[in-house]
Amino acid sequence: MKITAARVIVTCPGRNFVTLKIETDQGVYGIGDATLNGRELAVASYLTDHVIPCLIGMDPQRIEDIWQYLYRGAYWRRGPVTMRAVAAVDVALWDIKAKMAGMPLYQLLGGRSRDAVMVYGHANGADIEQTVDAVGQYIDMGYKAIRAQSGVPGVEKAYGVSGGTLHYEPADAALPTVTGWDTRKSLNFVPKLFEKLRDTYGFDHHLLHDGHHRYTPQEAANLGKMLEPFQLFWLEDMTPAENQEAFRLIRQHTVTPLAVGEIFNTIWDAKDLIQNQLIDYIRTTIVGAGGVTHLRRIADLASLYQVRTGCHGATDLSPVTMGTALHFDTWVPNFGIQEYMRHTDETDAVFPHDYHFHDGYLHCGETPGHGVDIDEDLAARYPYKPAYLPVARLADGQLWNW
Ligand code: CS2
Ligand code: MG
Repeated sequence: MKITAARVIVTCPGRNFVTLKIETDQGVYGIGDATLNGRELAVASYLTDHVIPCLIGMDPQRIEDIWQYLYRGAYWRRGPVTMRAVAAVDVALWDIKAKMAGMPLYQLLGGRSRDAVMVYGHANGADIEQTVDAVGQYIDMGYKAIRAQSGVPGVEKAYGVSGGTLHYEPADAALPTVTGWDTRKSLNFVPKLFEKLRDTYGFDHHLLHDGHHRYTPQEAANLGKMLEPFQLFWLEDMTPAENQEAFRLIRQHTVTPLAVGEIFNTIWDAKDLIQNQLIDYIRTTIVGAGGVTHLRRIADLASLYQVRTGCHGATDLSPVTMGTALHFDTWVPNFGIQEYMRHTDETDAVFPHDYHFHDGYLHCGETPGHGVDIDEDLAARYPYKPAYLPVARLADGQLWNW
């Protein structure tokens, strides 16, 4: 069997997506996601200019060998651009293999570990009252787990707050928007939000919160401690994780569960955090870390230390990543939760898929492969539009982590 052609499709049905399509001499094709929010064209070029020429003529059945070829063979390892390109190839090849086998992908991975995948949605609002209402709407839709983010008085354009409740899209402008951040105000505010949420809805639902890399370890520990009475499912990305050791300090002070990893690219980014049991959930997903082949290794390492998965699932991960992640989640023994930010109807039309939401759970379909396709004619109607993620500045103008 041979790869006969491969091409990159860049489309913007409401937001940008980069998709790889690999064709074979058996008439079977596979689809992979290569989207890197705000830096899309770098991955498109990496694939078109440097990966696709090597793929032509290769045997698509040799997924592991092609993974190693692209990872080791580049000499320049790791990084978000490289690993997204590797992920796109890997996912397209698993799609091809599962289609050839006539099986949904989760069957090839080892079969079902669960009937359905628990997801969390994003509730947000301009203030506590609106956010409490938004959480209520998610509860009414059947969600068992809800992330809550709110505008903070005195902070311009707080992280995680959008115009609508169902769709949140931070990559919102042709040049980066400037947003605000204030640690003191946030530390004072976030516990009040969760106190109100527990007072209103009780303790039956899982509640989550994202710190989006803004706190120091000491501040993160303080917030974790203050939130303990409200029993969060997790606190996410409390401090930048380049220094994995920093999580030890947070851990020493709080029992609030910790999640991290949406910006990790390889097992090396998570190794110390996992082996030292400094986190409870690993957030890395398919497109972020080299596809199914590598994410499986991260999950297996995590399973030795009772760390569970919590795959990133924001709107910048295309339906191809969501569909593949759902097969992964359906199989992976140490599953924790799956993030689910809904795509717009325009995006769903460009990427026909067979997964569906019901009563707080996502269900992957039974179509052979990962179950997501791309309508290339429709995709062509939505040309690429430059869109950046925001930056964050403190009140004195200093740049902070967005
Ligand atoms: C966020 C993301 O989903 C999350 O937890 O941290 O929305 C993140 O900001 C985006 O994926 C950035 O592209
Ligand atoms: Mg996050």
